[in-house]
Amino acid sequence: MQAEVTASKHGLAAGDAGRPERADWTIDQGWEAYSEAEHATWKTLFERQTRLLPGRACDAFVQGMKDLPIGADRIPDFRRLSEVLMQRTGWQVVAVPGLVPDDVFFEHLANRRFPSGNFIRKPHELDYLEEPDVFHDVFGHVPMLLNPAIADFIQAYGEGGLRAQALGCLPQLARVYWYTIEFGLVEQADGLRVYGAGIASSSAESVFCLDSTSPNRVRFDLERVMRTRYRIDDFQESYFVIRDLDELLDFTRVDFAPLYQRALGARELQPGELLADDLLYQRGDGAYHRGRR
Ligand code: HBI
Ligand code: FE
Repeated sequence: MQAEVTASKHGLAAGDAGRPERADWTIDQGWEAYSEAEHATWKTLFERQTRLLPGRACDAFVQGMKDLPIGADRIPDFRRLSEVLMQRTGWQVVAVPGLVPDDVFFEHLANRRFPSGNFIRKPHELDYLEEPDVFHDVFGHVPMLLNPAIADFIQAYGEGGLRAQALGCLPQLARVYWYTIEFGLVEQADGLRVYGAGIASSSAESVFCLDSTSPNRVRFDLERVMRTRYRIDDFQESYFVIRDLDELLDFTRVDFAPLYQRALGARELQPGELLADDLLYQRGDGAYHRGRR
């Protein structure tokens, strides 16, 4: 009896490291259970980012935000987001307690389900937290899912993830996701813009990535990016720039297997390292990261 009670408590705790109740790790968002304080945290983050993003976020992000039921006053309800997404690009948002195992993550993406953390960061973690919460996932990622190229690219990433695991080159594929969907920049007629969710959901990095003289801004190249390590605990030392979002569609049509082979055979590149044949928008002066070593 005692053991049963303990086990069911474990299964319910969000963010608990134990076994999930459902095999696909989804949980109910529990929208009705958010407290006023949690909605207020969302509002603080939403208003701060909404001020920063004009002239920084790409057009697709701005348009996606307009077209979705995402506003300042309430943490969005995944059911309402999914209604719009499903009609436009066939995507849904499903709730998860935080990071899920790679294969579970890929399986969702391959089926056009975007797993989003249902919890929101605490007021003392406004600027940085390790696990993706509802602000990162919904504010950062969901507007981009209305873009057809992003919609197809993320699905292809899910499908490719399952293949990459089998080939032993998941780190190489994960770098492509990192430097596109999380920290990507795109060329627009009016200048470089943010499309990566890790940037769009971070107030400091959305300024740093475009305005600072410190980081490199490099023309995106698939094999080059597969070789490039990344930082998970600080601003990026290099950002990679795509020509337009449709360039991502090209990547869904190429066979990654030979690229993996070449990337695995070549030297790994450090996050801030440049190569002679890189096409540069900016050669970073490295001042920010040098000061932190
Ligand atoms: N789980 N919820 C969640 N969100 C992610 O972005 C995520 C994940 N699990 C694994 C993972 N990302 C990455 O390590 C893979 O993309 C490789
Ligand atoms: Fe993310």
